[in-house]
Amino acid sequence: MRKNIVAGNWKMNTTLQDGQALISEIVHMVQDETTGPAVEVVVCPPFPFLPAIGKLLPEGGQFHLGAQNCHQKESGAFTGEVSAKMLQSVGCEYVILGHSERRQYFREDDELLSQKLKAALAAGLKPIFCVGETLEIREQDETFNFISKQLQDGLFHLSNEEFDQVTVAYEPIWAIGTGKTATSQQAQEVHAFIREQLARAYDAKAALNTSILYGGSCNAQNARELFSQPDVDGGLIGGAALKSRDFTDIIKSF
Ligand code: 3PY
Repeated sequence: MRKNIVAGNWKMNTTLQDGQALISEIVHMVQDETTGPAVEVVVCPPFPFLPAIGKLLPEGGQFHLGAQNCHQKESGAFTGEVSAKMLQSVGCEYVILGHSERRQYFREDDELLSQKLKAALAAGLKPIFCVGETLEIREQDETFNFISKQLQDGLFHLSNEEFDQVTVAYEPIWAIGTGKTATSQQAQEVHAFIREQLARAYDAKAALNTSILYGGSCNAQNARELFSQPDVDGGLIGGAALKSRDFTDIIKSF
């Protein structure tokens, strides 16, 4: 079912102690201050902090634990890697897959990501699958073709039942960590295009029920305008997820 979602991607930041202090503040602020429409909040700290941060999330409420990546295999001799089943066993419900930093620095392509999606779903995790174009691609007017291929190669091998568990995140690479944000019109245009592609690959109902998040320098100042767009169902938040005031304000932006 389509939901408003704000997911905080902590990336490789904080210590355990700083992360615990951060999440405690966020939980208190959100519980004290939010009165608006229901929002699911997904907190994605680094792997080693997952159980400890998970313990600080109120049970059965709007907060959910997520990871930033997983390996495509269930177990085995893959030194340094973390499987989806491991994540599920420490209380994760979500996993971000295909973030542009994974695609760029770790050479993850859609073939690999399609395997990771399968592994995550098999372990009962809900994937947040990221797509998005570089500045070069946007300037060549190739954004739609590029995103359509990412969806085709990465996502559309899933069955209808599997796809029901997926959230899509549109993250224009030129807006990640650069302070540049897509305008709300640019975001809406791509989100509407993604929803159209989902309807073609699955059906109109599945497309309407899918949450599509915007990511890329989304912050407390621009979230309200972005979230007011008809096809923007929330955000995947980078830097602003590390500041309790800003992250809470983003959650309050619906
Ligand atoms: C950003 O906004 O920097 C992100 O990468 C969110 O995942």
